[in-house]
Amino acid sequence: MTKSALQIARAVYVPKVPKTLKGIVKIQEGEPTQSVSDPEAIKKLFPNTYGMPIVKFVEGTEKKQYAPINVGVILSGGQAPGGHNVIAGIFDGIKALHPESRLYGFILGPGGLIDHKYMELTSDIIDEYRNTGGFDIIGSGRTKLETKEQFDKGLAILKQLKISALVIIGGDDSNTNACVLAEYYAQTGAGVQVIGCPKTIDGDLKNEMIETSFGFDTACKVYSEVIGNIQRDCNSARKYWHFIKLMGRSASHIALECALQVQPNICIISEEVEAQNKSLDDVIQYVADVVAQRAANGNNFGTVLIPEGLIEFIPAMKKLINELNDYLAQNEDEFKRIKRSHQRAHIIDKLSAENSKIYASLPETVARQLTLDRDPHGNVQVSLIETEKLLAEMVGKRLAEMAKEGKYVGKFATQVHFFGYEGRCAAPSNYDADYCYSLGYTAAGLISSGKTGYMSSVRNTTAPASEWIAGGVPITMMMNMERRHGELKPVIQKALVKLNGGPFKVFAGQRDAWAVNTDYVYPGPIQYFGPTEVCDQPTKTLQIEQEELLQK
Ligand code: FBP
Repeated sequence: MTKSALQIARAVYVPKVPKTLKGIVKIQEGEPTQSVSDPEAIKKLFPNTYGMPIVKFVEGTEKKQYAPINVGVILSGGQAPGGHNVIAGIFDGIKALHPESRLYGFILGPGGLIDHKYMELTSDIIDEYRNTGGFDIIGSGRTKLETKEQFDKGLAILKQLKISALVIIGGDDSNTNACVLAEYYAQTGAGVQVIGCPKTIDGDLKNEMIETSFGFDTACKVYSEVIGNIQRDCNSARKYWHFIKLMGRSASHIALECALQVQPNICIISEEVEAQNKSLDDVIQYVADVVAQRAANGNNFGTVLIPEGLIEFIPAMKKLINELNDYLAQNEDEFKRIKRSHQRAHIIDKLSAENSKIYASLPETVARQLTLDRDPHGNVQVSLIETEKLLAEMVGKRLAEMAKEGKYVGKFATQVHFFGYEGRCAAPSNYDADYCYSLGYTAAGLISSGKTGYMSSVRNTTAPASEWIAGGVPITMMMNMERRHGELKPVIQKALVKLNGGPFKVFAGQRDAWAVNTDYVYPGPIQYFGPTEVCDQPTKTLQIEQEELLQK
């Protein structure tokens, strides 16, 4: 396989790790924990894994002897830069425990465990993938691991391969399922530990103990580089408004982080739209007003960042999507039999009057995209909805009306972009390379300490890596009860953008100036070699959040 010069140079990069993971290590246990909410209900559902203490690794004095151990690993959900380093960290971690330990990867996500598709990950394979982006070492998938039948099928192959610990690398849903699996294997005395690792470029799996999910750092840096380039183009040609949708199907962390990095003219934050009960019309008016204001200053150009999940956060659209979800779930076959050209009219006919009106007002393409297949977790696949086109088109219409009323004089030409896949498999930044390797190595440590139902946790990551704190957090601690498909279920609380949090406040304090002025920042590409202030900086979100914590 031909490799680029950067790939070759990067292959020998040695990730920086917390000093407590080097040398002789021992585990230190804290106080028993409680779930973030609904403690009684969660305790009842997780009698074996509830209330366990937070643990951290500290310097030890006594070198322990370990027997060889076989470990399985699964990559679950969307790709995120650094996944290969998590696997490399687990591999090196279990080999350090005993050179005869073995690592097995299940192919194409949780489905590989159920269907018994696996491969042994040997040092030759691992070395090919160190510090690379992507999940292609074993592939990923979105099969939901949730039924006892699946757990038992999984156990059969785990037993066959003598695997006594499984690491699930995934987002909030996958880690919730990891916890359910840990509980089930504990309850049934299966003899398999389950450990989770926090992954998602969306950045919405975080809490007091999990500072960030891996991949967020690299993905945001890639998107910010490209948005910066667009802004420079935009400021050179001065003739286009660029509507840029950014991945992040629920939370707007990616859009917010990119805004903090590039200072665009507009960035919409879904959580704010929801909190202020804004309609699609309000959002369009806001953008149109900024366009008009800039036009009045002679600036017929600008940038608008749009979070992928926006549509679902507009309360009226949310109601529409909920009704559509219910209707499509109950009438899937009937709906699929209807000719494509008649589907829109059919839906308009079936929905309640209020939702039907909104649905009918949407451009044809967006209306159709709202009826496409849901993902296995029942989510609308928002990455398929062209919100950037929807907004560009509707803002154009509004400006035409404003022009007639004498409220706008200018030219409005648009370009639309969607950035998601461009960043999900990028070569991990130093931060993600170090963080991921440490998460994997920590997972191996949790396994050797006999833990199950824990998420690997590496904290204090705005400090130099040597001072990072490695340990584990009971997954039940992050749970609450939420209604999913009409049923109350224990799930890890999703971390949305907090409107009273530092990152949003910094953005909100400057956005009016960014709207009118052209204050663009051009971050440039990720640097892998060079001075630490260029190569090792974490995201602005993380820096602001950590500063806030220090001030508390
Ligand atoms: P995860 O939450 O699984 O990490 O996925 C994140 C994500 O990249 C979202 O931002 C995006 O909406 C989704 O995956 C797209 O996934 P797919 O390519 O499977 O449609």
